[in-house]
Amino acid sequence: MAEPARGSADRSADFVVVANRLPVDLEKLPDGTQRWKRSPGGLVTALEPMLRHRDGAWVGWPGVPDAEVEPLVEDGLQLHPVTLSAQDVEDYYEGFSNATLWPLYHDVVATPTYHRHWWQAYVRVNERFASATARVAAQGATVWVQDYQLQLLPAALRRRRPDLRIGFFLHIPMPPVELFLQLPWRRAITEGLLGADLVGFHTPGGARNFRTLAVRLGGAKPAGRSEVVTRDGRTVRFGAFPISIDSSHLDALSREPAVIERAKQIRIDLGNPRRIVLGVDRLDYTKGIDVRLRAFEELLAEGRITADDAVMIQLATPSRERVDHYQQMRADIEQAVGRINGEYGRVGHPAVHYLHQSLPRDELVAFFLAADVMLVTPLRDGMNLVAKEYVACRSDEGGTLVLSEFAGAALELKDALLVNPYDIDGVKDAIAAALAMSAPEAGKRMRSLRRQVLSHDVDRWARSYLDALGLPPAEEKP
Ligand code: GDG
Repeated sequence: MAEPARGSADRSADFVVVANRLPVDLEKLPDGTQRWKRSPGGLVTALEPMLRHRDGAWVGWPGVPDAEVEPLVEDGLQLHPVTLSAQDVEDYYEGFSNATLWPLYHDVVATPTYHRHWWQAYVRVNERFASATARVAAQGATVWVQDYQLQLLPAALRRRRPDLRIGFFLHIPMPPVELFLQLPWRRAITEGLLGADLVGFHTPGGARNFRTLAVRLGGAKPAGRSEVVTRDGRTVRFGAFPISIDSSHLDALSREPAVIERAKQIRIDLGNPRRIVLGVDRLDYTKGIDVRLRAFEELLAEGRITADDAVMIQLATPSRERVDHYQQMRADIEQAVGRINGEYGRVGHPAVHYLHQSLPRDELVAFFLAADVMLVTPLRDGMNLVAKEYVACRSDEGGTLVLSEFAGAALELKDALLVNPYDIDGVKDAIAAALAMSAPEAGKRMRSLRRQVLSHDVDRWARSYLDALGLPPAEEKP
């Protein structure tokens, strides 16, 4: 239960996480009252213990426009809300973050929109986050800034508070310089990132792209070691820190009798098909949902599979519904589902089951456990946690993962069936191979994937990043 923070904005926190969103969402109820609702995510799970063991604080937007809320303590965690007006949400968040940066950083798979007033809002909001963080952080504190919405924050914060140790982590791909150069404000963004002491990416490729940008646009000089540059007499380090999931928790959930029972029931509800093929994504054009629908449709059309043999489920969590690209994509995907079912379904037996809903965690785990073949086919993805979650949930060592080469996860999950999502024939062959794979072969691959995912969890990710940043373990706190 939330309570007001005491001594909240008095530079008392020695470890501060800054992210676009707080780990709780403010909900405005119809009767005019409001309440906080936890928004569980991997990042919160990983960072919460570290925040609690120190005088930790989290700075972020509470998720609704024009919410003027005081700092609060939620479950022992200091939370510092940053207010965004409806106009800020439209221009900084939906506009510059999600219609400019998001497509640009994902290989321009959709065309980025460049508007100067969106950029101005991005600058304004980053400055506001910087001021809020500067008020909260103790002398010499460590601040960890998260993601693409806040790339100006490292430099903006350093201007206000040169005493801080500042880390930045990008959760989406760092694009190649040829694409990044499109951005009219490319220099400001590069300089913003160079305000950090350590800049983290999911992959070594992202880190290399950053190095090129830092030198070409940010006035940085390469230092002797490959993952260091210097600028204005300061050292900026960078590197790859592949994020992960709470693997052991998911593994344990997938062994619970109720979840196993639910997975069996899902198969029965589907009419006991020989194979279940699953996709789970935020409904986003980078995720390649269209790619797998097309591949599945062509396999049906060519008679390589039948709708009795293999049933596809696509769970698509609603996302960014006010952004134009997303509205168009949703219409296209729903049309494709309708077309496939019209052509290949029977009454009571659609070929593709499509849910545009967010499911509870346990239910999601049951779907992972029920799925014989998991399709993760993004055109570009920073990491893709769903691929790792599927693996963590296969405590029975069953199931086959088909994974895009263009997800960061492909660098670690080498025993998946890797596909180029632009090569539809290749994707079809991989799906067909996964459907036909023998249990011993699937088991061998899954065991190898599980070794990787279970030994590299989100806790290890956070610790390795914070060790590199130089945050001492909590117990060493004086
Ligand atoms: C960004 C980067 C990077 C999905 N549907 C439901 C549900 N989910 C959960 C999944 C997973 C999460 O949402 C999605 O994470 P991803 O990593 O797949 O993708 P993004 O949201 O695009 O995340 C990505 C990530 O940041 C971390 O750095 O890996 O590359 O794009 O955890 O399970 N959860 C529940 N119900 C659903 O219906 N409960």
